[in-house]
Amino acid sequence: MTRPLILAVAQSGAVQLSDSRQANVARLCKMLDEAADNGADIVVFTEIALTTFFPRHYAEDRAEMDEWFEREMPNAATKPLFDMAKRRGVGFCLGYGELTPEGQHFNTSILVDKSGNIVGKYRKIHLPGHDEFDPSRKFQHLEKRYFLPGNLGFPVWNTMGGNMGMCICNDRRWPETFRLMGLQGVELVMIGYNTPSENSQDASETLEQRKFHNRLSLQAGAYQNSTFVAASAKSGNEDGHHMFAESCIISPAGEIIAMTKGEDDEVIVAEIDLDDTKFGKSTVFDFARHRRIEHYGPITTQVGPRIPDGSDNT
Ligand code: CDT
Repeated sequence: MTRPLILAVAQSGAVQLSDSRQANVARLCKMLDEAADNGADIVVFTEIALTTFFPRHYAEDRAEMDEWFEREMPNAATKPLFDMAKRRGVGFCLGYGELTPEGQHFNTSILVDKSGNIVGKYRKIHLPGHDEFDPSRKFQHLEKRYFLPGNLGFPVWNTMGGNMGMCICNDRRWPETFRLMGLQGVELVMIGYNTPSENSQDASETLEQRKFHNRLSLQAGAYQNSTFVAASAKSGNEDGHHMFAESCIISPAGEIIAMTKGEDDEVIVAEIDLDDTKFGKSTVFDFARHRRIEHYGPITTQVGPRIPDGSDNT
């Protein structure tokens, strides 16, 4: 190994509406401690790791939901996690609801280095779901109601020995997410997700299909950009709503090299060599040699499809 990194993914089991931040942070600390015992350099926690996945709950007055957001980071509840990371010399990536001093709400991830300093922030760009109560759905997914689309782009940071980026849950389904980071030489993409086991609008979609789409998106993103991917689920049954697990670590060849076994709090660890990203980046995915941007204009000038027979009515 020429550039080794011990990478841990800390999957969260269900977090209930009544669970306190303090109790939940204690669970995250326990997993960070276990990862550190296994020599981890960095631990990837999930999306909205500090609370239940609150966007499944509707509030007429959205201000009622502010209790699920963090106004500063670290704060009193999360300080023990930062302190432990510093003491044990482990970096981490953590997702939470962010409420800015200007009153803006984002679905956010931070990257914290081994000294406990925040070195990067990402705000979720692809927000799924809807912004009004939808009685036709089996359950609600109100991210478009409670969050603004992220305004920080898809940054990549050189830290802890590699080029590191983050994205959040639904972002993983969009190839643009990975490519934007690939264009900055990303070597590790860290992702948290809360994905319901059922499709609220299509009861015929199976759990196996939904898990397949998770793996397909993560593995394609890794392979097509020759990067490691570390994906951490929040899983299990949150107030009657089940979310699948399958947190995993994926190689730059797109192969799963570690995966969680259950749906509770669980740590998986892999010793990786960041230099394994080099082969793909210098051959089939040598962007400088092979990309044909003269044909990619519609990717950034057009949102919906334009169908040749005009049936899209645009
Ligand atoms: N958290 C999140 O982004 N979940 C979505 C569910 C989509 S269903 C509206 C996901 O893409 O996994």
